[in-house]
Amino acid sequence: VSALELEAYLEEKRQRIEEELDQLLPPASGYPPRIFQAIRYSVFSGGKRLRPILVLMASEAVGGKEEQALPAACAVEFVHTYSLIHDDLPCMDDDDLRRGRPTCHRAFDEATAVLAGDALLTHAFWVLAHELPRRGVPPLTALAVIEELGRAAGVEGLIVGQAADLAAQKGKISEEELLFIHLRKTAQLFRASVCIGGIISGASPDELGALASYGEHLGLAFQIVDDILDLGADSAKAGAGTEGSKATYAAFYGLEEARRKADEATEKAVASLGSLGSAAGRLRDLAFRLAGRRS
Ligand code: GRG
Repeated sequence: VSALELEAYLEEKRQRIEEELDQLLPPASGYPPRIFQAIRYSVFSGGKRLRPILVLMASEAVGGKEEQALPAACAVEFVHTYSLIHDDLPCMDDDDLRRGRPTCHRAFDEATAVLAGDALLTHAFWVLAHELPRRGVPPLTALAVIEELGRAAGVEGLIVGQAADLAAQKGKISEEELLFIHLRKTAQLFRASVCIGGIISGASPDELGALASYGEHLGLAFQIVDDILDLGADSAKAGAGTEGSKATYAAFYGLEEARRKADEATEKAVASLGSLGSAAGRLRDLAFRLAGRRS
């Protein structure tokens, strides 16, 4: 499809996801107001909704129903938002800004931000258990979705990725550690997104294998490009082994090699889709679009 067609598709899906997120979250008028406001403040703050879009695209690629994939798409976004809120806390990355606005603990307070993150993580699993059966997803399929998200969010995914990242900041990092961190901190949620879309829509084991491989390589490519973009204006100064840098591909390998690795991961992501045929066209286009993004 043309680049314009992909943009129109992404915009349409984004809007559908925004509506669904709004419906699946508790109202801002809940009591006590501060926690409900903080939850909504963080969910509706201009995220790209990439992971939920991946859920919908993967579901579409195996012929699923959007109505059934939507709550799962939102559940993934809730987990993603929780991870950002907690990552920004003073005890983690200590960031004041996220998406150009004050971080949750800055806009509210630290305790509220901890609770807002906890609420979103918990809500994600409640939404899956509550909504999927109501939309005709068989209970065992719903359970497999819950398993997949639990794995990606837990000690095989986000948590251990974040823990390894914190440990790495204390000393020099190896190539293996760098890959370990990014496969878990970023790529597992990408993988879970496409796998969940596939599971809900009755993908075969082969199709699921293809989606899992696509998701992991796409997540890795996304993280490397993110690192490269983060360097931004400092790019001229960046070089392999930059002293005191965080665990990023751009700092570890230098810009040129990081770019090559991002392209290689993108190619692998797209090659994984081979067995899915033309139905996976949008997933392929998205991979190239993300590889070439400028923000
Ligand atoms: C469990 C506390 C905790 C953290 C988990 C996800 C994570 C680890 C930390 C968040 C910070 C970070 C650099 C994550 C890597 C993934 C990444 C590039 C997130 C940003 O994703 P985008 O660009 O965000 O999709 P938007 O703003 O569009 O939603």
